[in-house]
Amino acid sequence: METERTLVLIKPDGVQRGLIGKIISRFEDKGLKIVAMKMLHLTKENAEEHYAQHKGKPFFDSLINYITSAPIVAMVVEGKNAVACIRKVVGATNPQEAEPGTIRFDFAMDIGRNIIHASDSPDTAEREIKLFFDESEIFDYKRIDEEWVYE
Ligand code: IDP
Ligand code: MG
Repeated sequence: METERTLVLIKPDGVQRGLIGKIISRFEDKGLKIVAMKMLHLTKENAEEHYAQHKGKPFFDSLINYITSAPIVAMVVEGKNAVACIRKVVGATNPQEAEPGTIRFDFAMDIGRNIIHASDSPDTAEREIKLFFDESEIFDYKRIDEEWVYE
């Protein structure tokens, strides 16, 4: 089994709209495992580092304002092919283009308020997890249902 870890952020709109529980439930219901979690309020510097690849794009400044506008919830989620799996659960960047049943379709309307972030590749995940968590904050444990989730 290809076990992977990925970074998920519930963005300020997800927190403000009271969707933390519903979003986490999507991952837990799927069989994915939360191995780290915290609430934090990003500084401009943190945000610019996390979104460095988008520096210079027209939406960059508004993206930084948005992601630093209120607290977020950061988590590390683990499971079989977790990176690609979670991108599917999350849906397309633009909620208008996301498929029904995805988090972004079901809970959001606008690309600039798309409520959640998930790493886009295993390499990105490794980089992003390090930005948010020390190794000591990530837990290695077995969920009691693992033998019923995986063959
Ligand atoms: P992703 O979050 O699906 O990986 P990216 O292309 O990496 O999408 O963009 C990062 C974030 O920047 C998006 O989630 C969204 O919040 C914001 N964003 C991307 N494109 C636009 C845009 O065209 N207008 C406004 N915000 C955008
Ligand atoms: Mg991205």
